[in-house]
Amino acid sequence: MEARGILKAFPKVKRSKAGEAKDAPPPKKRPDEAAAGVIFQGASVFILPAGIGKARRDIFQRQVADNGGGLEDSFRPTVTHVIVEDAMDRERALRLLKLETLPLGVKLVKCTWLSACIAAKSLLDSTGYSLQISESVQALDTDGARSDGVAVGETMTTSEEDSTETASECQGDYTDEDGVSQCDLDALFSGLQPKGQTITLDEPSSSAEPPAVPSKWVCAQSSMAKGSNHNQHITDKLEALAKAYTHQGDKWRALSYSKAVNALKSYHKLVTSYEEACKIPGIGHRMADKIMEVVESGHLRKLDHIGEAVPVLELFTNIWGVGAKTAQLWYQQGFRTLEDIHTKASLSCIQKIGLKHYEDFLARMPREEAADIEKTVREAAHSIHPGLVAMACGSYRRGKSTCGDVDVLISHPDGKSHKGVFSKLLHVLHQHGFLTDDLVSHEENGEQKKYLGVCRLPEPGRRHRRLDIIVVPYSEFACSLMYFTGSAHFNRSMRALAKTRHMSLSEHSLNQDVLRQGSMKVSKGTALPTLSEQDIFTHLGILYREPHERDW
Ligand code: DCP
Ligand code: MG
Ligand code: MN
Repeated sequence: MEARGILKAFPKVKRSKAGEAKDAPPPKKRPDEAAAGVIFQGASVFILPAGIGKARRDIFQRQVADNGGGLEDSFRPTVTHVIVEDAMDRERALRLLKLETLPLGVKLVKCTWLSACIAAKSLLDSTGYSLQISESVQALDTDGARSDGVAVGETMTTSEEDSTETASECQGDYTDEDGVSQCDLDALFSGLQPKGQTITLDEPSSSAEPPAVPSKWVCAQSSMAKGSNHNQHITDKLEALAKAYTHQGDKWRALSYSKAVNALKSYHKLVTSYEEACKIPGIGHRMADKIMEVVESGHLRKLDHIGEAVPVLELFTNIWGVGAKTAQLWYQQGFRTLEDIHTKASLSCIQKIGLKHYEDFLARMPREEAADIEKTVREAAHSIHPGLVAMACGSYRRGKSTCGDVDVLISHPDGKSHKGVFSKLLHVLHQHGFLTDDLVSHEENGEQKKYLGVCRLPEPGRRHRRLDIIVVPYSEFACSLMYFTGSAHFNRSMRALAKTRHMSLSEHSLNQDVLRQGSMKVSKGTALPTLSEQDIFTHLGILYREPHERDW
């Protein structure tokens, strides 16, 4: 949460370099906000100051004002949205507002909603960010004034579907150091559909068979078909910017650029005009401006304003176990080099291991080495129980020529012999000296157990490599196999597709008849039988894709 709070921890990165400030005063608005937007048109916003801090409040207020919203400096009857600190609870907010209940129609939302609207460039349904989930009446009440002018309920758009993930959906999902949860990411990466495109159902939805799925879903297409990147001169620049934003902890901006990069990479030709750029699924008019800047000038001025902090932050976040928050803290403490970190920073045990193997972890291994690591783990597993299945998933299973780590999934077809294997296996591998360090020695996820550590093959000259071992019950094998095979982008697309069919997909199961009220998951439904990955594709109504076709 805090990372989003220090979105602007490095104002000079975003405005102009310190040296330039004397000659030319920094512009009042950042270039990407220069055009007056309409995102918050019709909304009247009061930002409850408690816990937000003046600097952040100023930024939020400017964002609202720049995007057509009204601002109030106290709670008045005209207010439509009360924005509160993410950690605020409803009771405290009402106390601070001196209200017993919230007037109907007024929304009490967390400040991440503002960032999400800015990133999505539209007035998102606030339900998922709301503090009033206990009130079904209000939970059902959506923000009717959609910025694209499409009445809610009139057409089912994917952008709408994507933006209605909720906190409850996300419970148990992985949340990263910066508090951006899986559902936040899903919301930005679900597919390739153009914003506002209607999902056309090839078969009547009353049919017992699930309706055919439009071919534009990433997960329904083969990544082999993505062909060459015709716009690399543009994606290189946008990627550089996305990376800079990531290192500054500006996750939402980073995501919005990454989404555009993905969209451009799978576009079939060179982009040459603004209109053409706008028509590409996942690219809005502001992103199209950036694209045209590169097309016309060969350059992206925003890249000139990346401050000197960014490469340092990148250096730090490349230490395994260090996120944007820690990197920023260290930067603020005056640290600039790995030597500084080594001698002066306070490091967790995990970060010490990350620093120790800094070079090794950054270098991707050839897939042949990943195969040797898989073999070592498999043989150790077989020494415990010959019937165990042990296979490398992740980039290895997708057929990549290099792998960042090895993700070995372990299970037993009899449904019970996987029990007790986890600790025995780790013991054996430790004894052989194959495992050299433990990062997370035991993570429980339902009935799944996960190990994150470091291994090294015995031959001299081998590097230390990252190894993940996941032991799962066989009933969850197909879903976990698919999940750990990825790619992460493919997985997001699958989950978003499942949602459009009242299903929900996780590394544990594929459930049907999932009831969502507004954006709340009211009933988790029932698990469908999934003996193989093929079954998951079939239930979702799309063609089976081989692992190497899932490399999105
Ligand atoms: N995964 C996911 N979402 C995440 C992280 C992981 O769905 N945020 C899934 C998909 C990944 C798989 O777990 O393919 C393994 O994660 P890795 O981080 O090991 O990623 P890869 O194996 O795909 O790539 P690399 O070669 O970098 O390890
Ligand atoms: Mg991997
Ligand atoms: Mn991994």
